[in-house]
Amino acid sequence: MAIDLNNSALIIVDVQNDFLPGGALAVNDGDKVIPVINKLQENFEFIVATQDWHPSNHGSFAANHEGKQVGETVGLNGLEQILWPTHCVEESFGAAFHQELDHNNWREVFKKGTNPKIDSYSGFFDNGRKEQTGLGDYLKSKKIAKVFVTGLAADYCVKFTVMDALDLGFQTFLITDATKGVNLAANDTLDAFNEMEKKGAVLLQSDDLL
Ligand code: VGL
Ligand code: ZN
Repeated sequence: MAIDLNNSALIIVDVQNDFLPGGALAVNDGDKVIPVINKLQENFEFIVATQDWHPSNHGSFAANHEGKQVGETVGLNGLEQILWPTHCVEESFGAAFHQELDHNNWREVFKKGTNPKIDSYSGFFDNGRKEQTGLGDYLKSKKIAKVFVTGLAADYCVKFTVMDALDLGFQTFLITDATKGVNLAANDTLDAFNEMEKKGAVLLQSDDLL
């Protein structure tokens, strides 16, 4: 194997029912990442996951803004916020991990988006970078130096997780066949891949690790 996986963590972002086909904020072909991620997990000793976990009054839901539609933007706590369909409401089926996603060897799950007043795309910080989820300190406390990011959605939560991992000093890899994007605009996923690479992420395919 070309890449040394010592001190590495696999991060599985938001592989939850609402982001999968049939879900409230379904990502096209989102389910295709599940077998890829399950196979990847066999190669990692250290695996963590993130979980989008919103109260029903969350400010990112169009339904909580009178007269606003999904896809429109509003100001939320001083930040521009895209409005989403109601998704990943805490304790709901939509917020649960897909049943075929292997979770037997996970160390921890980090919930995000729990504060109704601010969204949290990254697995590390909220969008205003005011609060941490604990993921960064946790990985550092375990001497993790490299992170391999997978999951949904490539153009939102995966991208922001990768960008913050780089800012926090992790050597950061994106496994491109283990992620899929929302693509509100057709090129959003490719643009996100380019942005991540430009900031220093290494883009890999799962075959490069298996
Ligand atoms: C996500 C939009 C809203 C994601 C979460 O997991 O990428 N996208 N909430
Ligand atoms: Zn969300």
